[in-house]
Amino acid sequence: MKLDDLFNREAKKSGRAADYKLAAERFAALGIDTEAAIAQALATPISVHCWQADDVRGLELHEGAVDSGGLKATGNYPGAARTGDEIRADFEVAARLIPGRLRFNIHAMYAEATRPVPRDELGPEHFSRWVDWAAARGWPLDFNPTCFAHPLAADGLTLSHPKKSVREFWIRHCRACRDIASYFGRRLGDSVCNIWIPDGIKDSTADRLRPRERLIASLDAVLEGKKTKCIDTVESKLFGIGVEDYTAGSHEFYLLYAQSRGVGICLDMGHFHPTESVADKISAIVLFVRPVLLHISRGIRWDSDHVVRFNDELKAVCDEAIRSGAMRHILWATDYFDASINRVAAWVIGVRALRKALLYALLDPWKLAVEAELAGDGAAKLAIQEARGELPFGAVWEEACRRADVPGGLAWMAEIRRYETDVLSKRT
Ligand code: RNT
Ligand code: ZN
Repeated sequence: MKLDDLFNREAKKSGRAADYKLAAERFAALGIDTEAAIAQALATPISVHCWQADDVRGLELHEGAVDSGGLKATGNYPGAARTGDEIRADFEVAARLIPGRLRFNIHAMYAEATRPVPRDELGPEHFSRWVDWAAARGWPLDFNPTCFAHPLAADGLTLSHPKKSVREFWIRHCRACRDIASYFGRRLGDSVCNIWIPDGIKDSTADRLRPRERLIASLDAVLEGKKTKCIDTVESKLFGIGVEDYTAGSHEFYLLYAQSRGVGICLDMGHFHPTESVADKISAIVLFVRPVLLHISRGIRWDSDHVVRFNDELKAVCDEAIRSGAMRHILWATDYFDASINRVAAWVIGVRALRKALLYALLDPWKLAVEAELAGDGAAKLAIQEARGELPFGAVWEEACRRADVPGGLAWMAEIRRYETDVLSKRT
């Protein structure tokens, strides 16, 4: 079958009302209101990371250190965005193909200035093009300090650096970023400022405590005079390329730091041991630390940041978010990058997968399973959980896409192909 013909054919059909009606009846029989599920799934904001568009390169004008702190986009597919305008244009295409509410997540290294600006001197004025663009489209902006890909991070250390002058540079940078995020918040409603640093040691770490002591002092200095208009979160990591032996900002470190300082925590799905369940952490953490920001990602064998898919791990995370009843304390963001496929499609596939998993979780008859569990009826519980796989989820998803005015099925690929021919393939 010719794929382009298939995509074009799909583009002409839309979800059938009759299929949805039957599906809604089937779910209703299990006590699930599909209308409410569609509404909540579409209303949940997803903060989409800008860095899928350009393989985490950024827009800085000076030639910085290119080593990016253990982050590595792999692949040479043509069409990476080279400017802020290209990132924005690409995202507008993606956003038309993704159902539901969106936010956009940028990094300090996406500042747009006419001359090189040191990172510790960045201000809201260097992001005015982002703000005007986002304001016009109703997308709040989230933000991240960029503590990597910089000469002062060349040895892989920033806020925990043994040298005071280096730590102070990164403290000034992170403070500037909180001011910028606060400005975004004032202009666009609210803004998350998420701090992740690469700091760690490659081999046979001799001193594990002092870097953490320094990191505490630096973070405290960054957070001093907490601004109300940005939501602060800290993101842990297990290891990075070149820092395999030790990470100062480990999970235990940040969990306790966040809890003791009253800031939020970011759980990145790639930042744990491969068999560790991020889903299980949600209910344990949200009782103590809020908000919980989720960096939705997909690791294969390691923190590889593959394009997010509607797989068991993602379903489990969304299930737990819904079942915990803590959705109002959970913030959803994507974090992955693949340079080996069409990058706009990578965005659409990953964010649609997350939206799908949210809807899937909202359509789960989990309350019946809880009832069975409380009654000690294990067989009934398993039977209910098994029945989930037989429910007509696809028809409800198609309806959600229709309501959000975006193509369902594979129809969106026709748009991707057109944009690739007309725009992306012409980039050098
Ligand atoms: C790195 C962290 C971090 C980055 C972005 C670019 O391992 O996941 O969130 O991916 O800040
Ligand atoms: Zn992350």
